[in-house]
Amino acid sequence: MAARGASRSASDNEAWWKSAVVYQIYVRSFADTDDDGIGDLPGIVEHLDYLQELGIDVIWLSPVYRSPQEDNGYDVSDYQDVDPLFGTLEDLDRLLAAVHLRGMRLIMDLVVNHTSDQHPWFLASRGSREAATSEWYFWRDARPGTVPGEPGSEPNNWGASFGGSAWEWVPERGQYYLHLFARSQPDLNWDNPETREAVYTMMNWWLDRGIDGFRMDVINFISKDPRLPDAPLNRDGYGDGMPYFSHGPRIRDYLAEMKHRVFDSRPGSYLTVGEMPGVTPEQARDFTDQVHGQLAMVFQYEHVTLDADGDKWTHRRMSVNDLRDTLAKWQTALGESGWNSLYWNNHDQPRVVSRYGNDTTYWRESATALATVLHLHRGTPYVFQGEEIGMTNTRFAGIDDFRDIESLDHYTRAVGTHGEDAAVVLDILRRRSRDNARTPMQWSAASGAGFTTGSPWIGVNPNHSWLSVAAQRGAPGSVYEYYRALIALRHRLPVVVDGHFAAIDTGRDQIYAFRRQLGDVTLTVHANLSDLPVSVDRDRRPRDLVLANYPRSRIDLDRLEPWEVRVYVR
Ligand code: TEU
Repeated sequence: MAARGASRSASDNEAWWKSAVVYQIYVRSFADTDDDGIGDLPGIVEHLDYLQELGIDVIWLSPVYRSPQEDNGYDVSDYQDVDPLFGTLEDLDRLLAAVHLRGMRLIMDLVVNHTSDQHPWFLASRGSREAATSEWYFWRDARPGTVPGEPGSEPNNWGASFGGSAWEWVPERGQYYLHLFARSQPDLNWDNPETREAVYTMMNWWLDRGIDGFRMDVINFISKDPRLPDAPLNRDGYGDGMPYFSHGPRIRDYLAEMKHRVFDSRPGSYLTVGEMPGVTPEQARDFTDQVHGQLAMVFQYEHVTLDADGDKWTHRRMSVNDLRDTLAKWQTALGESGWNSLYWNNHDQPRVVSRYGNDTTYWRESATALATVLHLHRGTPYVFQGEEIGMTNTRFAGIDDFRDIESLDHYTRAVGTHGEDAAVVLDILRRRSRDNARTPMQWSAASGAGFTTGSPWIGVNPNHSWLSVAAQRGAPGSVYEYYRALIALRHRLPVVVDGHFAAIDTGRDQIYAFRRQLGDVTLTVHANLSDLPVSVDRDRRPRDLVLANYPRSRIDLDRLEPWEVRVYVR
């Protein structure tokens, strides 16, 4: 990609994000320069050369806006300022300029399904029905015939994502407000045109500052069924309102309006990726349709919920078949008209090498095999910080080691309210907690992992003694060097970006194989996604091999070793 300055030109008009690799930075855990144990914006600037060497085209910053940090920044109290924890607006401008100078781009997280309860919009709204922002949130009276403010008088039976009822009583106003997430994250009322205008104005302000797009937090939740009806009960005894707020009646109108009011009048194109829990392949194809769609791509959830039984706290064994079928289904469904985002990890997911791979015996092999199938799919791949060195889940000794609002809430509720066995609850938290993703980036074997010289806000994974950037950069055969080669393949071969996808049935349960086709070029991936070797039909020519995660001297054309992957192009 050619170097570019902060200004955009008409030549940026093509869908540049199709050939890009995105790197997600969870700023709080990336690099700390002021020794307060929390990562910051200057810390990112120090590592831009590293990201460039890796081959990254776009950086996505998790929220750095002013925030009480109840949900680590997904509770915004000022959309147009940087939280002092991370630096200043000037630091952000400097980062943006440094990113652009290297020919890379930067997108911001956009959290507009809800604000923080400390946002001035909400403070005014909760204070008075006469306030200018009175109708900017969902305010409802108590259920008729009940005593307002008493349990059971909530306007409907929905539960909140981080526990309890989705409604909070506000005596000053004599009404309840809706919060699909924590009590400190009131939902914005998108049905109110002024609310929408305020969001678009803010988005335009950021784009004028030079950013290259947005990752949109739970954007498929912004349109709610205006009746807000009761819903069938889930395991926790609350109604699951998903059918009434996910993909609501006006979602397409709002996203089309946003596109029109924010993006259409600007030269060039922008990376817009909507996070959409529960989105179906058909909906995703329509949202990302290259002609009529509203977004560049969406984050779907199906492949990261295959090991959960109903809710994320109930584990279920996932088979290679489940995974292969899901991945192939999304590739085929979005086909040539839509566009996929490709991800294993983010700040909400446990580390994939511990989850779907094998983080002991076949750590290196499974990290690289999973990377290969993901990156060689059709779509835009996302690397979550540390994934490129094969970072794993960590060891949490006890509940005091957790920081995440969702994890802590689950523990309190399961152990405190429902009397479940603490050891059992801790076990599932160790496996599923979002904090697995949030341990500090492992730069080196130093005591703070090279992340901080202070006391880190969350414990460093003890395996940084051997698992780090310092140990892998320049080391032949490392996970890091493999990621570099994989990313380089995308930048070198148009078939990786534009090739048609077709699954290959090898008749072997452990193998995921597929083909990408562009003109007369065919790229083929054969991956053994298991701990057992498997025999294969000998039909490949070794000289077509462009990438492999076992040493070439060890390649046996009649079998795939555990987690072995081979990529052929001819
Ligand atoms: O996550 C959306 C979401 O649905 C999460 O609740 C997700 O399902 C959960 O983390 C899985 O356990 C987004 C953000 O990515 C997340 O960090 C925020 O906490 C959430 O929205 C609220 O803003």
